Amino acid sequence: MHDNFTSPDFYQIDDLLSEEHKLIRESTRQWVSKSVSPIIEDYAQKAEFPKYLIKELGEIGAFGPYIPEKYGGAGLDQISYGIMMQEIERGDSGIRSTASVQSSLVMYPIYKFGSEDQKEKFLPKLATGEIMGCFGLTEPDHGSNPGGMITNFKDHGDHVILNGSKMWISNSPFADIAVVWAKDENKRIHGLIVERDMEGFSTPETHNKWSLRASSTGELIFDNVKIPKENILPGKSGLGAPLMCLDSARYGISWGAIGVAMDCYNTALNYSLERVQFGKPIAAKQLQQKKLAEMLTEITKAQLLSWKLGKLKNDDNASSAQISLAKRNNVDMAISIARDARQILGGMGITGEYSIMRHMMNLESVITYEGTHDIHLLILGNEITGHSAF
Ligand code: TGC
Ligand code: FAD
Repeated sequence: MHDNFTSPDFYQIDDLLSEEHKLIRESTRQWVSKSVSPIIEDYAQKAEFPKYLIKELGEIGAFGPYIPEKYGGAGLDQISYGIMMQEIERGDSGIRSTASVQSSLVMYPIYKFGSEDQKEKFLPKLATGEIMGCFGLTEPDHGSNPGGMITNFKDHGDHVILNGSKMWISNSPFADIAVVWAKDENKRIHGLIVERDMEGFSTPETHNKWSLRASSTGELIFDNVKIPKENILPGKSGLGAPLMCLDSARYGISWGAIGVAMDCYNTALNYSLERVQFGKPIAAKQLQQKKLAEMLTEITKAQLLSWKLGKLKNDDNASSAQISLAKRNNVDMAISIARDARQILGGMGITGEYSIMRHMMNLESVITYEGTHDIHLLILGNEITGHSAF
């Protein structure tokens, strides 16, 4: 796999970053070039998650970058988190998924809604990757509409009994814990920490994916699982709790998509300069220049969007609709760029010699999970008009 990546910075967006941001970008980029790019195509072809990378992801600080150091996180700002997601997704969306899920969907809810005991017990080990988590919201009959979930638990004194199932869960087949969203007897949604060795809990793997092949996806099945009450997240209940986690992950994805787009642009630009047809590099042809110019335009717009959103998030002032706009725009932008980049490479574009086809297929998951493209449009429509059209 080729990795001579350089990132475009057409509007001197580096001027908006601190020295620390640039150092984080450099070190994450070097890690991706050394540890992800050389092996990822093989793992995607085998449909296997490179599990040994977990320890290294912990070492580079990709698990809970914005969680305070007291709990094992890196205590960084939101732009640092975004930059890390950009660089990791430049390598592969599946690897970024692992970092996103662990950070925003497992560590974040425990940090935000957990008891002090839960934070001390789980967060430091999650930060190093000693234990891994997954996030169970989606059910077989409730994807875009998680509020309709049927997974539920009943009070049994010092414990509760959990029944139901979740599907499409990233990292479930090997996760040590699952943050699961389920309804109590009053139909109120709560977060519960389910541990791997609890009786009645199983996590079958989902096979035959054509997308996110280097990421492990599975189900969560709860058959009368006995959960001690101290494993319920006490800080917040209701659908708003998981939606807050999704806001954090969706923000990271808006940056991750830029990483994919940059990789596709960079690959297509280099190829077009080298590939000669009709006596000239194809880069000299207007039709290819149009594609490259439009790619750079869209990447530049997306960079500014995510940077400003990061500033708003740093001030705790980013609305869900603003996050939806960025996730929706940037993932769509990355898919269009991947498709155009693949065309620039002609037949070579469909091979595993280059990253583009893998990125393109991965993005079909990214545009679906964490809220589909259309659901984010409806969130914006609701914000603009005050009318819910779900
Ligand atoms: P709605 O009535 O609008 O809201 C219910 C309650 O939640 C509150 N709320 C929020 N609170 C905090 N943050 C947000 N972003 C919030 N959005 C809404 C809201 O105020 C209300 O509170 P209350 O107190 O009045 O009850 O809910 P709805 O049922 O109409 O649905 C809204 C909708 C469609 C936007 C939402 O359910 C949605 O986003 N659907 C998409 C589902 C989704 O994104 N699933 C993701 C699953 S996880 C995943 O995909 C991980 S992939 C990981 C990887 O590998 O990277
Ligand atoms: P549906 O909700 O059935 O949607 C089908 C189509 O209908 C979509 O095009 C949708 O936009 C459209 N639609 C739905 N409602 C409306 C409406 N009101 N108006 C107009 N159109 C509508 N979930 C987790 O909880 N944890 C995870 O870790 C996780 N990881 C995932 C990993 C992968 C690889 C994938 C593919 C998914 C993952 N998901 C996860 C699930 C993901 O969040 C859901 O797939 C997503 O929310 C969509 O739900 P659905 O697939 O059931 O589609």
